[in-house]
Amino acid sequence: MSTEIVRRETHGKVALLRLALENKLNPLTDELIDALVAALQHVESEPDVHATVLTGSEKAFAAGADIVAMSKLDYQTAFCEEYIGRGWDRIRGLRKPIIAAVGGYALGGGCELAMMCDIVIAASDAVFGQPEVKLGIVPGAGGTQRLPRAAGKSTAMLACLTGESMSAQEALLCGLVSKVVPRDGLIDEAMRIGEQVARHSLPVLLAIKESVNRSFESSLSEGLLFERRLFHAGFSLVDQKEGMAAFLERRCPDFVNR
Ligand code: DAK
Repeated sequence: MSTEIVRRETHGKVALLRLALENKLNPLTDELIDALVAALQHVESEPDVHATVLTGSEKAFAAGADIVAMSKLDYQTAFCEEYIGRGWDRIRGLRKPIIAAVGGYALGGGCELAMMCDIVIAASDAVFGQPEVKLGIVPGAGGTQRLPRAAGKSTAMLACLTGESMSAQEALLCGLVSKVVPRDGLIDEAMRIGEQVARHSLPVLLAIKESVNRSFESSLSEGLLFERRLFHAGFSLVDQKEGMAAFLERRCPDFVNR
């Protein structure tokens, strides 16, 4: 049996990564985040892999940052050593699409990790939340920033100020997740979506991810201009010619990723 804390399988153009610190519900230790970042960066370097499905273990996607480690932390160390910041920042910079397949607990940093992914699919038993307030801290990896963007202010305030968690159905209703599926179909559905994404032209996938993410950083006019320029640039791609020729010839496109 593998002792890797992030386990990898590859299915065609999709990498499946599993967080596997199972007995502790995948607390996001430095070691786990480092291993995850290394695995995701490896995917970035592989031209034949276009997308990643990221999942957890039976009971948890991830139950948050490591409370044991945080309980010993003081302000000076947290601030001066940029406590657990570096690995998380690297995840944000990844360019290939990542699909979170969330089963069980996605709490604190676990919920934030799911929100850093591009598509979130939840199992019916998934539980999302930002319980940091109960520990006497503020969310630290986007809970107060990405949750209001995904779910709206009132839902984000409710989650962050009370620390109460939400069910998969509630997460679906507020827009935090795209889909809820039965637990035993979670990986199959996430992989199906991953394969649907990954069959497309890689430069087009990268451009779409960059453009959608830009919408959270810029004014509408700036974002529309950015999108327009990407749209124009797309006409330099062999895959644009192929995609349109395939449509007109009523066949499947054979993209070459340039
Ligand atoms: N850290 C360390 N150990 C944890 C853990 C965690 N977050 N969550 C669970 N565990 C451990 C438990 O201590 C227990 O260990 P043993 O007693 O077996 O040694 C084992 O996992 C099983 O947990 P339970 O016995 O509690 O299992 P239950 O099924 O009864 O409850 C639970 C499951 C998930 C509801 C419960 O374990 C729980 O409430 N866990 C804590 C959830 C939580 O508060 N999460 C938020 C942590 S704060 C940042 C990046 C990220 C963050 C901050 C900054 N930067 C980039 C700057 C993130 C912060 C957080 O996530």
